[in-house]
Amino acid sequence: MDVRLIGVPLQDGAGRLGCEMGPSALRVAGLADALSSLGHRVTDCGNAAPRPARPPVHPNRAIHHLPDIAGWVETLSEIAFRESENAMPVFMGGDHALSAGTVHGMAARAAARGRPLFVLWLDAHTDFHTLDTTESGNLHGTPVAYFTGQSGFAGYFPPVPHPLATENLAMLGIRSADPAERTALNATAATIHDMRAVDEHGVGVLIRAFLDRVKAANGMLHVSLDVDFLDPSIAPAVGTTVPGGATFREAHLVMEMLHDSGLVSSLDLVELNPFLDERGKTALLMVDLAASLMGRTVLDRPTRAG
Ligand code: 5AB
Ligand code: MN
Ligand code: MN
Ligand code: MN
Repeated sequence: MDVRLIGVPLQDGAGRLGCEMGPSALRVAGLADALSSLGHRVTDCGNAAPRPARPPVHPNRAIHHLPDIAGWVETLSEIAFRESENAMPVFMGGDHALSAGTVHGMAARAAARGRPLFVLWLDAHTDFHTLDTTESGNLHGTPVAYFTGQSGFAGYFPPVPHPLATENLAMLGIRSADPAERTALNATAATIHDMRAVDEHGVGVLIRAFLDRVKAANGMLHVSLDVDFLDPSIAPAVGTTVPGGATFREAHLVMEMLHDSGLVSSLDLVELNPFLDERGKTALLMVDLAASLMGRTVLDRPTRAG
């Protein structure tokens, strides 16, 4: 497969600095080599740069960096559309606000192919705030509301001609949602598998049911992996840790099943904050997870000291 790595040094959507270094850390951790050793043709396209945008000032004064994020959304949508024509784009974040742009662009790609887009959101959080409901003002908590076409973004972010149908959205790993997000999500058709569902049923059953639906619809599948999907004990390098996350094997099993499905068309690796890492262990884990998604099996995983 042709894989395009796109660095997204975006950190203004998060509440603390550091995600800007995420693309560098993923490169240092060997992402390109890990994927090319699996037989893929990997091109590192370097880092993207946002286009200046001048949205009006929003009445919610908590919001941080709206013009910067709006500029990123527009640029990343174009890049996702372009790089997915004959290849699989892998976005190296960067905070999760970037997915507002990548999913927007992949929705345009799916529409151009006449196929439905599905999104698998692997995260501790639902990221379903609108510009009106966010209390932290950190826009990495808003991308899902944006790309599913919830109201309140018009005039601030680019228009959404192809909103993701919420019945095509599945979230896994959830263990933190603010009241406004819960209320809004409960009114949608999204599938929300919180950590309790993972505990009770196991990730295998949950993912298989979703993948069966994607396959039956001849869908394209975008996967968005937030570092905080993982338990903080194995992935400390994120500013928004929540206890009780996915284990090493749960995360790898998700990736292995995604690979076997052959359905994944694009991937976000987001929220890595290298400033908070312990000797690169989170960056290495993210690279290993990407490698599992791209075909590495348990028996050919390298062993690492330390
Ligand atoms: B992440 C919170 N809901 O809005 C907010 O890490 C957290 O991309 C958002 O999932 C977490 O600030 C955003 C409290
Ligand atoms: Mn700020
Ligand atoms: Mn997130
Ligand atoms: Mn999160």
